[in-house]
Amino acid sequence: MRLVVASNRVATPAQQSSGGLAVGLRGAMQENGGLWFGWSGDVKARPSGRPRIVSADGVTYATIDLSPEEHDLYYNGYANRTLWPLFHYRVDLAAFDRAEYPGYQRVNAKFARVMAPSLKKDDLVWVHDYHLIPLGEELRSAGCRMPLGFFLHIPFPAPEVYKALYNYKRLARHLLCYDVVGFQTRTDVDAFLAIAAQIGGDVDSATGTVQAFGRTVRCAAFPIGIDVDEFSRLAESPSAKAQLKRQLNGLGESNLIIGVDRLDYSKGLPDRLAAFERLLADYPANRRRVTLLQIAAPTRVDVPEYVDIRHELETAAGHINGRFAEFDWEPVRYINRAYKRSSLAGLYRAARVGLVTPHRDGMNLVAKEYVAAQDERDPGVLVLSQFAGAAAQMDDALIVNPYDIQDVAAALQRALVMPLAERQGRWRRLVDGLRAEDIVWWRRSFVEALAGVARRR
Ligand code: ADQ
Repeated sequence: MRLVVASNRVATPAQQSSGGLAVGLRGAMQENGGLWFGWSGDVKARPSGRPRIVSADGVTYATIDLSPEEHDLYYNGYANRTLWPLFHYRVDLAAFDRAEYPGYQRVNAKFARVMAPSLKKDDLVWVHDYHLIPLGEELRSAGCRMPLGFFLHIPFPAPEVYKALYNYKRLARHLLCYDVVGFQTRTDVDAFLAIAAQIGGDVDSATGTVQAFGRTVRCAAFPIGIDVDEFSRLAESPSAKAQLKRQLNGLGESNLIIGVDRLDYSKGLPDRLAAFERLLADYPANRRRVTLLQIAAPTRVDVPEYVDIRHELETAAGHINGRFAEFDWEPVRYINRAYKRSSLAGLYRAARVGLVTPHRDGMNLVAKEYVAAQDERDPGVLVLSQFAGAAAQMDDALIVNPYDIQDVAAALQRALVMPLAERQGRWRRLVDGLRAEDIVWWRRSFVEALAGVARRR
């Protein structure tokens, strides 16, 4: 069966810096012959409405442009100013502008209009993430009968938080138009099942099955993984090593703590810096000996909350350096840009501690990449937020409450002095877990669940 993927952005072969997820999805489509639909990333005054088609290595890519208004309402609006903050428990940041949802809906309808004519009845369709929740229902209205699956990359919030959304019933009904709905963790599944029951679904929690509105929907956790070998290979590559030497020049013998994130308020960055400051204040032996390298790549720069967080972090990093720096030691290196995967892998490997402290995160792949990049003879320690989906699989990390600055500072101290044997033991168990549930396992499990729908029919 052919696999058809729809996602907000499409990683076409021309884009060199495709991340692990893009490579994983492309792999799935290459296995079955596939089609990938999505937004081109371009905003045009008068978008043609016809997709641009490119084919390479057994995969066809079809992308469409958006108009400025569509981009504002769908992407910057309902997706990133309503759903993103709300699903990350930031009800205080969520915009409830009633004009944005219809714009979001229209872009989903446009996706469906473009996709439907090229779908065949024995295709499997896999829709990704919060930008495209209504797409399944739109495809059904266009007469598509094949199995439709949806995967949510971000958390599904607790029912009381979710119900702060003015049109939460409508959104949940959109989700119930798919045959398979996948989440990152069991907690997300349970939160959604609770909502499904509240809006009239007949829910079997044990099997994750919902009967609602004349359909049967299977809900399950499919925690996303990474390509473990790719990261460990990248970390050892000569180019990573050469670059690393340049990048680390000037850090001297410092022990490195690394944070790598998109610059997003969900990632808990101000509290992370505060915890590092607390480490230097409470455990003064680390002064002059430990450096925090925080790499934060700007994203969603048109959304005002992202401008605010950027200013806040610049101030916080300056404050710590002002308080503790010596002429030959700067405690925080704060870098505002994206890095190549090979450079990241080298930096992960060089860092004694990987610090991943989101306030909320669907999964968090940085936590997994950090572990995969370690040298088994001398592995570093992962300090991980209990509110990242990854914490459900990675209990050999030092699990922290990211809001509790003292707790995070104490875990950093513990990581910095952890004996080699304990580091090796923890790392071995973590990496075995990553291998068992890697990116190939993830996509195959989801596609298999969708294929099961087709077989049962
Ligand atoms: P993100 O919120 O983007 O993803 P994450 O899972 O950490 O978060 O993935 C980020 C990816 O981007 C990683 O592969 C990382 O290496 C890369 N990256 C981050 N900062 C970078 C930088 N400064 N330079 C270069 N690369 C950088 C969403 C959800 C997550 C979920 C993923 C996948 O929010 O919870 O894990 O999707 O499902």
